[in-house]
Parts: sequence; structure tokens; C-alpha cells
Amino acid sequence: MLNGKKVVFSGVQPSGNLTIGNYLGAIKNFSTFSEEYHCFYCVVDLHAITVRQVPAELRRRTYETLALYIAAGLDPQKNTLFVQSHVPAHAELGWMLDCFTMFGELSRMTQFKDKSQKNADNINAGLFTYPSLMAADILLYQTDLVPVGIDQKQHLELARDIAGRFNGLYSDTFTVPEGYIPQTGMKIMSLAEPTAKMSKSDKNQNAVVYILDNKDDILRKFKRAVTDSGSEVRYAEGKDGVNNLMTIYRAFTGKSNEEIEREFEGRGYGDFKMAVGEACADTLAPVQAEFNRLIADKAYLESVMREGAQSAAYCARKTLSKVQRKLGFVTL
Ligand code: AQP
Repeated sequence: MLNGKKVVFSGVQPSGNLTIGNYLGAIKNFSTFSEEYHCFYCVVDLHAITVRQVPAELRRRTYETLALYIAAGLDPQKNTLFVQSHVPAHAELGWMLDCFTMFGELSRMTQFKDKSQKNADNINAGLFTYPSLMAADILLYQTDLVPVGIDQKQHLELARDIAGRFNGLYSDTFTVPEGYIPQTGMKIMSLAEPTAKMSKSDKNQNAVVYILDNKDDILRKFKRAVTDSGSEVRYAEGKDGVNNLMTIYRAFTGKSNEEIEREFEGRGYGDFKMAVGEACADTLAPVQAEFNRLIADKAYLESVMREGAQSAAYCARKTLSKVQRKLGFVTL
């Protein structure tokens, strides 16, 4: 609880251009909590360096991710928007929680296994301990609720286990957070390989729709999306490509599967793909326009970062001091 409100925390890595997976699974839902909760939304740049980044691109994407938060409806007056590396308590608590996270637990994380495969020449310790830093991000703010896509469920469970373990050893210190996974858009799949998650680091540009893609690119990518040899628009087991397109259409239009099936009865995949592309482009157009306005104003974005970091650091310090005292560190 913070000032009588429950707390929400979530973050996005500036590790690539943001996708409609990041939008539908995470960012789009963030603003629904702004009135009722005290919300902290972070650009998690410390997490991003677990994979090699080009410094100039990381810097650019950090501004862009913040601008997208605001463009997607997050008012900086109502939400604490900040950059993770601006609040050193994240790295400090991250280290402390490393010492309460087991090697076996980290070894079981599917994201670690996936990313180790994709970055076989750089399986660094940060990639391995990523979940304990994520636990620190969440636990620092005594978070009640974490809105994330379903791919982050395993990390969130681990954060809960770490909090419970610490509380058990040192008495109640952390709020044990709950996940909030959206009903639609929980997991958007790649357009080229619909059994794999749509990821911003995917090398195949046609597999991924970026939030900032222009309409022509969006329509072209959906037109090329992998489906199957059939022609019926129906949600069914094994039809991963069509199911994914239906999920995306549902998330952008609010229609149900039955409504979609009725809408496209007797029409082929071609029409359906075009409609998904149109719905996606139409929803993103106002977000893109607002983004373009914001990204031109670096001074404004920096002022949001500065204020956000100050306010986040104040709350984070309180938890960190508590942890330090409980661990037996000398505080001066
Ligand atoms: N495909 C997706 N469907 C639904 N939600 C998704 N999220 C990511 N991809 C999808 C959600 O977006 C939030 C931010 O994710 P992140 O930036 O912390 O990292 P990630 O989950 O590793 O995302 P990416 O796009 O796959 O990045 P890279 O390629 O850098 O690893 C999270 O809430 C996530 O659930």
C-alpha cells in the first residue's frame, strides 16, 4: 500500500523496437490501473544489457520506450514513469536477492534456456540472475499487482517465492505480489512461426509487427503471415497461425471468436488478414502520432525521467533500508 492505494509495478526492456506483443500483452493494459492504484512503470535498461546492445541504440530506445508509455495513455502526473538505472536501489536489492535465490531455481527458467540458445557466445551471469533483479524491481515498491504477458509468469512465481523466503527468515518485509495476465493478448505469437512468441529481438522483420511500423508495412506483414492450407477462419487446435491472427484481431477490436468466425464465414484468409492489418494500423495510428510529437521533445522526456526517478527512489529507499537493517548491515 502506498498513500492508501495498492501498488502496481511493471517494466519493458529497451532491448529492441517494441512489438504489438509488448503493446497488447503489457503497455496497453497499464493505463487501466492508473486511477485505482499507485503505478510504477519502468524502462528496465539494466535488464537489457544481459544481451549485447549497441550503446547509441540502447539510449535511443530508452527515450522511445518512455515516449511510447506516454503515447499509449500513461499520464506522468498519475503514474511514476522512470528508468531503472536512475534508481540505484534496483541493482543493490538485486544483489541482495541473488543471495536468496537458488542456483536450481534459476536453472529452471525457460527464458534463460531460450536466451542462452539464442546467445550461445554470451551466456553471462546477468542473463542467469535476471529473475532476481526482476524480483528486486517488483519487491522494492511493495507491489501488489504486476501486469505482464504470460511469458513472464515463471519469473513472477519466482519473485513470489523469493519474497516468501525472505519474509520467512526475517519477518514480514516484502508484500508478496500477484500477477495480472490479460485475457486477450496474453501471448502474441510470431507471424512467421506461430508456435514461437513474437519477440522484439527476432531477426526476421516479417515475423514481427512493431508498434511504430507504418500502415503499408503492417498490411504487408499480415498479408504474409503464416496460416495453413485451409481457408476457414475458425479457432481450433493445431491451427496456430489462424488462432494467433484471431487473438490479435480480438485484442484490437474487442470482438469474440464467435463474432469473428461469423464475420468471415465464406470469406478466405486473404480478407481476414487484411482486416487484422487494418484493425492493427487503425489502433496504432493515434499512438504513433502522439509518439512522434513526444520523441521530438527530449527535454520534456528527461523531465519526466527525472521526476519519476526521484519519486521512485524515495519509495525504493524505504524498502532497501528495511532490508539492510534486517540483514544486519551497519547503517550510518
Ligand atoms: N509476444 C508477446 N505477447 C504478449 N506479451 C508480451 N510481452 C513481450 N512479448 C509478448 C510482454 O511485454 C512486457 C515487456 O517485455 P520485456 O521487454 O521485458 O521482455 P520480453 O518478455 O523478453 O519481451 P521480448 O519482446 O521477447 O523482448 P526480447 O526479444 O528482448 O527478449 C512483458 O510484460 C512481457 O510479458
